[in-house]
Amino acid sequence: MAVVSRGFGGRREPTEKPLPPGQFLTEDFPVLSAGPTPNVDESRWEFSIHTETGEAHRWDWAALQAMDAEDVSTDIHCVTRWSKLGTGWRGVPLDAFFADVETEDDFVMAHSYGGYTTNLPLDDLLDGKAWLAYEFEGEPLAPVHGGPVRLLVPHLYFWKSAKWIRSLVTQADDVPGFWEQNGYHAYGDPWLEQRYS
Ligand SMILES: Nc1nc2c(c(=O)[nH]1)N[C@H]1C(S)=C(S)[C@@H](COP(=O)(O)O)O[C@H]1N2
Ligand SMILES: [Mo]
Repeated sequence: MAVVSRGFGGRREPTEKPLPPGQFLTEDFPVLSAGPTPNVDESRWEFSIHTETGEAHRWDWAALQAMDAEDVSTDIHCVTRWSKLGTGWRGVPLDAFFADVETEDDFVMAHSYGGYTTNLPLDDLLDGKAWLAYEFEGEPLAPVHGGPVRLLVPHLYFWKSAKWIRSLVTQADDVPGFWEQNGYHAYGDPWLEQRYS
């Protein structure tokens, strides 16, 4: 944005966005993976949502491509203290996937190809707050960054944005995922510095 504020004495200063507490800016895009990058070809990619009734909702690559996608510009914040501003993604909001899903559960576990898991309240995935992202800065999402498709939940620390997303399973209780079992915070709000539990 080209917004400038005229400070005392008429000096022009660019507006500075605050960072969440304890974060520093990075210009590059670090890779943080707990294991090797799984090879998930688009031709065998599938995403599913499972609820307490045992019902499953499934989408393959063609179904994903047929859905209305959004361009998202957002800041991302890693618990290891790097933040990256104005990152550009393209993806489908989770609201579209949950449109026909009925559940009484308040939480979900995200499961990735490769076995990673992370837990979130269902509400944090809805109302335009989360996406299944498949492009980064106009290019197909690179495998190391979660391609072909990753979860993008930018209002929480980036460990909640599961790379290589495979499924979401609703759950009545907030059962901890991979990093949450290893000491990370159950929720992970970067503005409240919810790093560790
Ligand atoms: N499947 C999977 N998703 C993951 C991770 C992981 O190890 N495996 N790491 C998380 C962490 S800790 C961070 S900070 C981000 C890093 O994403 P990046 O490698 O694209 O920067 O992915 C998150 N999602
Ligand atoms: Mo992270």
